[in-house]
Amino acid sequence: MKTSVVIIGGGPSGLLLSQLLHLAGVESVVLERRTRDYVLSRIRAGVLERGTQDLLDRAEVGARMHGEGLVHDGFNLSFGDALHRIDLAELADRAVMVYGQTEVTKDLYDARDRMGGTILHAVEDVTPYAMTTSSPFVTYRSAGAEHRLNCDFIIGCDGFHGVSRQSIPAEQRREFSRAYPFGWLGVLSETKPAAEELIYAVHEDGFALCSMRNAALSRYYIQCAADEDVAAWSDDRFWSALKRRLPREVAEAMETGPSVKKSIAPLRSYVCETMRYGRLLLAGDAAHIVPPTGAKGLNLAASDIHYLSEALIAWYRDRRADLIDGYEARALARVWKCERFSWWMTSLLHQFPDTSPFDARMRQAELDYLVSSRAAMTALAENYVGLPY
Ligand code: RFL
Ligand code: PHB
Repeated sequence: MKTSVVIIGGGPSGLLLSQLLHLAGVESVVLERRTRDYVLSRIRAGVLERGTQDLLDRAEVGARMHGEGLVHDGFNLSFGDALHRIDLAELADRAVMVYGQTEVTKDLYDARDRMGGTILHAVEDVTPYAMTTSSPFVTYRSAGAEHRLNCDFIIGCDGFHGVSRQSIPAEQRREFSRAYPFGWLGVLSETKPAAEELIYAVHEDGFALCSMRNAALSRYYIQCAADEDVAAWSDDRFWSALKRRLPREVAEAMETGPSVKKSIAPLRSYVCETMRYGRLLLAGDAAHIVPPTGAKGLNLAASDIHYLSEALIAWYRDRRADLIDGYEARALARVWKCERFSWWMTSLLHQFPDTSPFDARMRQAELDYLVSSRAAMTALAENYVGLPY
């Protein structure tokens, strides 16, 4: 079997790439390890930058997002029992869209189905070969049978734990990482959101975040120990820990109820600067991870796909190799800026186990400065709404 582009991983990066390629007349096959139901049951990102929204429009999958997504002109920081609003529209002239990753993925699946795209689910042992030749190929197992797929390019969109990055020889990979000494305990509940806009809360017990999916579905997170056991968190324990971390007025008015989902995610920053190895190119979480504090993970995957789709389309349309050659440098320039922002927001808003009294004063001074200086708030807003592509 032969196709032009093999895409390993059917998460948002892989699906978006296959859709953009299809619209430009370039054939691809997506190989996904999980079932579709499993992929759609993962609750992840919730905030889309304008650039991501525009890219989804270009991919002809933006209609439901515009109908059902919530446009947010600002968000709140909370500390010292008070809310401090960051006016994104005023400071950065743009809004963000609250629309869940699950919905984005569903819209992409629907579009790929409508257009006859090939997405193979539940494939096993996907393995890329001959990446440094002009005839790479991938082998995989499906329904017990072995298959081989020849192609021009292999694209690794298989997330942090995927096979693509691991297929680059270790001595060729330039990797940088930081693990944070805490995780996030996340809850989805069928309750009215605590506030109209997101609240990022600093508290001595630890960070908390109030987010949402729609007017009747809330998404909350609290900072927890990295090795926390989710079974130790009853709903009651979660709600009382969350409420303690929010301004009293918000906590008292908040609607609580049974959780629909509860899970713990570790926080880490990671970049593999080697995003290209011959005819293998990496995109999204396969190449880099950010802690979720700045809501950048999915948006960074989208900007990679923007650069990569342009590069592949230029290759097939005009036989141009320069954008493929320049992909890594173009993507990394944006990746590192978003890594910096996510690291900064994480460092500022969380409690760290080894904070000295001096460090604590510095942090308080930075928070006070942040909400009193238009310049500082503008820098925050400009990063939050998304740096240009
Ligand atoms: P994904 O979404 O991880 O998709 C990769 C896909 O590849 C498949 N796969 C394989 N397929 C074939 N063969 C293999 N060997 C394979 N190995 C893996 C997987 O099954 C999967 O379907 O990566 P992608 O597409 O690059 O998208 C990136 C985003 O998903 C990610 O950046 C964000 O979700 C990060 N993230 C969050 N970002 C935010 O902006 N806000 C959040 O609140 C937020 N929460 C999260 C998150 C990531 C999490 N992970 C990865 C543990 C919460 C969690 C739990
Ligand atoms: C979410 O809604 O899941 C969400 C929102 C903002 C973040 C992280 C997660 O910074």
